[in-house]
Amino acid sequence: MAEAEAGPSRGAFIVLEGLDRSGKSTQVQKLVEYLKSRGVEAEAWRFPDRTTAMGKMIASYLDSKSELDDCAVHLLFSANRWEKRSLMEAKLREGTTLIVDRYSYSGVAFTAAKGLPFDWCKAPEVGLPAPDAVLYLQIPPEAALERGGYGEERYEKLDFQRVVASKYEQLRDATWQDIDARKGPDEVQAVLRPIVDRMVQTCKQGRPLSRLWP
Ligand code: DGP
Repeated sequence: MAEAEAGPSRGAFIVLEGLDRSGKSTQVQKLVEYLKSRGVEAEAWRFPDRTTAMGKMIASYLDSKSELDDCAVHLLFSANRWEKRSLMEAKLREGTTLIVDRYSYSGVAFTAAKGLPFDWCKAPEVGLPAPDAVLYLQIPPEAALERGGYGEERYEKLDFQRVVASKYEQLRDATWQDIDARKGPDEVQAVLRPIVDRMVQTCKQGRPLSRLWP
């Protein structure tokens, strides 16, 4: 296939995915600090974004303070990404690299794990900006549980996380890279940095932003 023509310089859109307790949040923070220390404009983002009105409904659901239909909550998670779409695109266009903790891949993996059809789960995500790289922090569910145990949130159960892991396996695409997350935080960070550095450069040179699903 021919390489797409280069577009304008922009920031990179990098997503970290993985099971609960795979270490995503720590790695996102470390990556942003690292990039900033190198003079790269970068921001840490996370989904769900619990600060918006929809995000607050999601937070209440995750804390089991409210009940929602499985399909309705799936669409709510997706809408929470859509409501950030224009800001996300504006940031990328102005040259800011976004390091994002979870995205549409969590959306599909967690809802498909409840038994909803894969294609139905993917549909509301179609058209969202596609990440330039999805870095999947791979850890066995049992090892994730040992990391201080799960909290009280709705999905933090070993059996459920096992099914989520199997759904993630079906989401690999050309942007996806498996990262061994059983190592310590500094070792994982050392693996991530060169991958992110390369993608920041590629996007600076005008890698076109594509849409889900690539
Ligand atoms: P976090 O804030 O990263 O701890 O995520 C909260 C929980 O919500 C976690 O168990 C993963 C789950 N989650 C994240 N995004 C989605 C989504 O889009 N759909 C569903 N069903 N669950 C999600």
